[in-house]
Amino acid sequence: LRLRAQTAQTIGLQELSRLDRPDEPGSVLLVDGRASSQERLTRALRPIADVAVLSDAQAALFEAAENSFDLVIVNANFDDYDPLRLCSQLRSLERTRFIPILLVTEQGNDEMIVRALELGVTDYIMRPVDPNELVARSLTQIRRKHCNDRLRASVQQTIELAVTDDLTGLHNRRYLENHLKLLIDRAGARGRPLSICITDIDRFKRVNDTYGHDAGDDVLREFANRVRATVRGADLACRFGGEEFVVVMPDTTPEMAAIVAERLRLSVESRGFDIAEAATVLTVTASLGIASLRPDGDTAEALLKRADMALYEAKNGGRNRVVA
Ligand code: GH3
Ligand code: MG
Ligand code: MG
Ligand code: MG
Repeated sequence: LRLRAQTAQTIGLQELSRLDRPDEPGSVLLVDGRASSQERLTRALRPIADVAVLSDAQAALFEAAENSFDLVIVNANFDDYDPLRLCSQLRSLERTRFIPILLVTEQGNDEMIVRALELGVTDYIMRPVDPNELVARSLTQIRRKHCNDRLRASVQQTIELAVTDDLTGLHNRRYLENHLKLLIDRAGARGRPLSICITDIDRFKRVNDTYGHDAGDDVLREFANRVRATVRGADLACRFGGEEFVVVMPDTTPEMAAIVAERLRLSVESRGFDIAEAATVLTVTASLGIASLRPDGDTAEALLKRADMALYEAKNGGRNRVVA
């Protein structure tokens, strides 16, 4: 009885790990110049992958860049095309450089194999192709590709979390401070203008004190929506701190920045903020300060400081206004 229980447990664990990481079907692009080998290789691969077949190397490059394959198999049997040229192009294109390449080559063509490995071909197999070996080598590459894809997606997600403000989904201060330097350098190098706008919600403490912290959070989220709706795609919007937001506007003169800031001020003031938490609609206003890049050299810190001083003036001048 104990033996049977153990067996059941082992099976259970295996099933669990299979659930955890299922063997998804692979997608393979076979580039092969001959109809007979196309048919043979496709038949061998069909049980483990969806196979697309092309006999033209240039068409294959486009296809690989357009669709996401887990493996490209290059059969080195073209009459008029260097198969290694295709491999090297696959390695250099941004959209294909992570796809493993399996080269099918003539027995004894050591020189080609060495060159292929040097330029990043992942694996090779000799003719005549043993179907079992082809399947085994292909499966290894497909599994590794899936694993790498998951890893890359996870790294990407981690990076996004590190530079995003949880509450509003805007970029956070860390991202802004890093990126602003880059944008300033770029504007300086090209002799282009750049402006920034700092905005701070007026009397925000009262919202928290009157309606509670959750209602305050609702206001911050809606404020972020209005910022997003006001700025252009090239602008960088971030939550700089509590109820303070910064917009960086490349290619934007002080005059243009003042127009954008005024538009943002109006979009906040003119429509009430729906506060689900408190079942009420609040009138919200904000003060805004603008600063622009000085042509004779400027730092991110200096630029932010000048915008902050303009904001301070806007607060002192009675709030709900733009100061440049
Ligand atoms: P002013 O017009 O001078 O800007 O007045 P204010 O009340 O907006 O300024 P103050 O800086 O005194 O208050 C900012 C408040 O923002 C205080 C703080 O509790 C609140 N706050 C900061 N971060 C958050 C947050 O994430 N959620 C909420 N609900 N409140 C926050
Ligand atoms: Mg304040
Ligand atoms: Mg405030
Ligand atoms: Mg503040």
